[in-house]
Amino acid sequence: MTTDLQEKRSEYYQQLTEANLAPLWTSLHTLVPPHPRPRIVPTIWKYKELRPYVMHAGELITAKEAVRRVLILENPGLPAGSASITSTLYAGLQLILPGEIAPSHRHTQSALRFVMEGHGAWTAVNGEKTTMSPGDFIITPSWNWHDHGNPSLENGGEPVIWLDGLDIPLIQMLDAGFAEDNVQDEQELFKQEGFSYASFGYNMIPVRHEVKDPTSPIFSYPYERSREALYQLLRQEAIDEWDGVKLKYINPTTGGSAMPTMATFMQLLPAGFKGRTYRSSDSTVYTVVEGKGKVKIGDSVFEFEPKDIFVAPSWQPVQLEADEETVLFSYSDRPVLSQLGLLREKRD
Ligand code: 1HN
Repeated sequence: MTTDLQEKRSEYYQQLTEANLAPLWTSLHTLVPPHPRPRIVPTIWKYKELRPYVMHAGELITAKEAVRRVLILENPGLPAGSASITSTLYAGLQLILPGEIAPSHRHTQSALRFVMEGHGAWTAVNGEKTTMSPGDFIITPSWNWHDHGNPSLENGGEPVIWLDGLDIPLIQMLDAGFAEDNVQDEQELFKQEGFSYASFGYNMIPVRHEVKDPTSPIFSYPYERSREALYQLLRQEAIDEWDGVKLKYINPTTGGSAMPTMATFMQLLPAGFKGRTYRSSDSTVYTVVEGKGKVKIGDSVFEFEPKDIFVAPSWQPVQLEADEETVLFSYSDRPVLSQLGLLREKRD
């Protein structure tokens, strides 16, 4: 290209910028890549490194002042302050100390909690409380009031930490965020604990129940039951060469994922498992419930142990290995991709 033409072009591009225009031909291949090129990178957060930061927050700010005392896991592939673990998903670790209340509010973002440590804290959703234990998967549907609390020290309260998973970046991209604070710190309870589970948790549903909500009416999926299902299947050797034994949590009224924007899974890898390599166009956040092993994601290899958190970007090859019998919990943006006809998987 002659320098004359070069100069003319660059002058022209400058004019375009000033007119709020841009040439497609300089960015076509970035805009329409041959396969996903996520900005996020494979990353692991070791719980033993995270925990002291989380506990330190407990000395510096109360749950009430913070509203939610959470440390956000930010993907290093994105600019600091992005509050995103993937381009669509958020992850954070929340601490609630004995005697504290995280005040009631609601928002259009859907939330999941996966309990990492401690017993006895509760979360209230839509007029019902549920008590949290490690390994429990709990949801806060979009636009439902929710508050969390922990019994006082005298009543046996202990620090409780859980992983929060939300669809914040996705909702931000859609400019669909609404939020409201409740007038009371603790919402009015009008159902007894266990009501939702009794109504929907036993492969039965109230006879005239009409499905109006895409989110599961069960808001707590206790670990004991999920684990039992996985172990029963393991004993029957229902082992997939890529996933081990993997189950998806469902909304029992639709058979779909528990939430419309995020799918959640629990899987069991037998000791000595060396999984085959898979890739998928959903981005997935994993946490280790039990066991030890190794995961290869793209060019990164991470050793994992209980409560570590790692993230697999879209379309990067993932391979799981377990030194000990391992249980993993994971969540991804799979239902969104699936609904839009964008879900692709490749199992090598
Ligand atoms: C939220 O409401 C919770 O309810 C946790 O525990 C994390 C992050 C951003 C916005 C709202 C919770 C959140 C959040």
